[in-house]
Amino acid sequence: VEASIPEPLREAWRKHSASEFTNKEEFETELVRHIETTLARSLYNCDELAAYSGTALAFRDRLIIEWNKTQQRQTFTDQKRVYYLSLEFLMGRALDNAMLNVGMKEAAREGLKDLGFRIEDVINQEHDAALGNGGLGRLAACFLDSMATLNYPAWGYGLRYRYGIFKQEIINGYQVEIPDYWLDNNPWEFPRHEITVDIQFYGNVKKIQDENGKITHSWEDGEVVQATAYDVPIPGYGTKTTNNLRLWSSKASSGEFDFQKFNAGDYESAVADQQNAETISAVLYPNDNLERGKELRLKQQYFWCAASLFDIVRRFKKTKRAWSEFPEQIAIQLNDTHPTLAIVELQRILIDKEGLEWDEAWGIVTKTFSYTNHTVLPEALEKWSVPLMQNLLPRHLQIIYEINLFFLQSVEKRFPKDRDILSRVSIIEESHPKMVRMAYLAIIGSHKVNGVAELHSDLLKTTLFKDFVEIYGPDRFMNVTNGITPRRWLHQANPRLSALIAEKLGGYDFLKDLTLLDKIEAFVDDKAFREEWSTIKRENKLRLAKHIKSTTGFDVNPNALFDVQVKRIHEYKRQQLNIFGVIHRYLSIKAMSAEEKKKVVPRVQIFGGKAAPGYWMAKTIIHLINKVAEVVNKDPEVGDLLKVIFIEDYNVSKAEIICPASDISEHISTAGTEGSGTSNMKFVLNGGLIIGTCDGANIEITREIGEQNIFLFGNLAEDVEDLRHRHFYGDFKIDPQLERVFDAIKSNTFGDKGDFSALTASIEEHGDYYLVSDDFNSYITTHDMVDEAFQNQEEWLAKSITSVARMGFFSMDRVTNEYADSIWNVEPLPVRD
Ligand code: GLG
Repeated sequence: VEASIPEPLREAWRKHSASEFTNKEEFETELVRHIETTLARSLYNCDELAAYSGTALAFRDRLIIEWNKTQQRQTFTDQKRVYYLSLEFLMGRALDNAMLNVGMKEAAREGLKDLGFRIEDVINQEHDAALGNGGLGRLAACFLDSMATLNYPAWGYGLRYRYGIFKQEIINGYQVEIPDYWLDNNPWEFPRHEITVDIQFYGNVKKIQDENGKITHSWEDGEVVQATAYDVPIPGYGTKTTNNLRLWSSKASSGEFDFQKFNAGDYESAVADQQNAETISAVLYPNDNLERGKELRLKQQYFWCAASLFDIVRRFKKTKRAWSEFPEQIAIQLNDTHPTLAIVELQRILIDKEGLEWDEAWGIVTKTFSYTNHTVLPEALEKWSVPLMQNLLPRHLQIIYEINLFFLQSVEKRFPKDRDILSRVSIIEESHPKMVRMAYLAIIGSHKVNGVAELHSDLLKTTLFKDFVEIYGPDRFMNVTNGITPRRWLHQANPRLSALIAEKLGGYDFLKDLTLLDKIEAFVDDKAFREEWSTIKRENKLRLAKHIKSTTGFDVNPNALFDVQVKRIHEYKRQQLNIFGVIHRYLSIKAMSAEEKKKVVPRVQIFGGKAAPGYWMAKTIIHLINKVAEVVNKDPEVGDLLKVIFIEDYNVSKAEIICPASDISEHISTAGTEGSGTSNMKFVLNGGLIIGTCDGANIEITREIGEQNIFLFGNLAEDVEDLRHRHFYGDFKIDPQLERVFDAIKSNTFGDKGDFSALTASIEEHGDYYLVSDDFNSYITTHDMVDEAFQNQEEWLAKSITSVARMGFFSMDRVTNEYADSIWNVEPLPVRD
């Protein structure tokens, strides 16, 4: 309050308030001003990078002006807010998105042209903000776009990693990881050196009894690390709402702790402490769907949860409301179990710091939190060892035990005859060492738990969380099927398609209400429309072909069928099935006569994705793909009929080039393993067809677009368990066509067979857990159907148009509204001018 300017002086202040550029001329003025002053460059030394920085700074000014107003508006109306806690935000590039969202891209294009630059080149200077692994992190980014677009008062909270997901290089066919030092030249963050929080680790807990006998706990003598806030403005599309993403960065606390060492002359170790503290936010863990129990990761989680909670509580306390109103003012969404400690931290603040009674505090906590589960894979479910937590967070472990005790008591009361249920649902797993099951803690501390697609949410209720459905009843568990933002994934990635749709629909309203897309189905027989549609696909394929040429050196034929699988490399996503299918195709072509070859549909098989650095099998799959590419791409017997391409360093900005360019894409996880998948939606929205299993959101995509517009294959989720069981008991015969593929690998067709023996053995000898052999025949037969369908271009085009028209359901805006209505209970805050 003291920092606010006294009323009589505000008039002068307002007169000088920053204003926004509103046309090309004003944009140019801002651009040149930033280049000449902020960047200290001139017209004699302005390269594309400087032009990018200048443009970004000009747009940043606009965003921050609206950001300020939005924050004031939200503070003033003081209605319920959402806080989205995610350890990952896979944002990609910001400039193009900012230009489109504020509606000034054309002004910028013309302005840049006047000053000697092409907007596309300028946009391409930007480094991706890659603070995430895959779908989970990208979903968080789509949430931010959508929450701002729909005017929800919402903040994201995350970590400001110094290194985002590593850059992938392919050297001699192997993945090599290069650190992604992305913060240089990043104009999108605002350091808030005045917003800091001291975060404690280690130490011990003292029990204190006051005169009335009341017992309180004090957590003392730990190490203290400082969290500093960095804010990133998030502009909505076609609205002035500009929300905040707050990322925390760690450094040594400036408190007395360090000074003691400095005074003792121990300068070196004081600096080492400093570096130690900075390690907390140094690196994003590069595992997708895999948890490894490292202490530094737990430190990251607590550091970020504690800083965010402190910030949220501080903001709430300024309103002077009663604690009981906390859940009426605040909803906190946990993106996976990574932020589950926030539940414990809020309980700790309420009882240890604010003096509330346990039950009152716990009531507030459970009404505030809700939890999204993204996977049923056992290796991805977080568990922390009790000794580790005891050491790092002694008070939190006590509180967890207490939560567990009260929970188990209530379960025992309800199920007095069931002896096993207590050990099954206990937060503490009785193993050696004991483990804290974070998903259980998240369920118990939340009022809603949701899965990310129908099948996935059903599996949660019938398998993983079955006991909890019994205990709490079905109302705590729900489904919200994922979506994607049409702003980035249609308008930005595929501007021509977006323009064509806008032309037919009489404007861009569909970007705010994607269900309006259904109106384009009326044009499915319109000749001019169809021609334009296929021209756009061709242009997008050419754009990708150019990228492939410049990065791999290979020429690909834009008339060929482009078949794409881009996503993290994982055995459950089955890139191995794809590459085995490609080898099968290669062997078949080689066995053909010249006459037969004429009937073959030429294909470009495109792969992309990163393997976790420690995931050996995934790296082997990448190696095989690259080795197959080496052999196939230079085989004169094959020529243009088959090309295999591995696109290095798949990321958000590459996805924007790849998704619009596919004819077909692959979403072929073993049924029951993929939570939702979201690239499936991106591809269909861009007019590509898909081949997929009955898994994740593929099922609902099928329901929406119609069975005749998708290529489904493979065993169903309900049969998987039985098949695995049969494999285990030796009832397993490898598919003969797959055997032919393995024979080729084993005769060193793609280099040393030893390099791939683990991969073939996992199927032949170790039970084929992901059912590659079981699904192989169905997979290749379905690919034959794809080829056949592609030969009828007229029908293919109709499928493409119809599918896009029916994709309205998969807008992130629908998702956000569902969360707002049925989980958060928050209202939008519309902007009045
Ligand atoms: C998870 C799942 C994906 C899901 C995504 C977003 O594996 O299937 O689409 O979250 O909910 N780890 C992930 O990427």
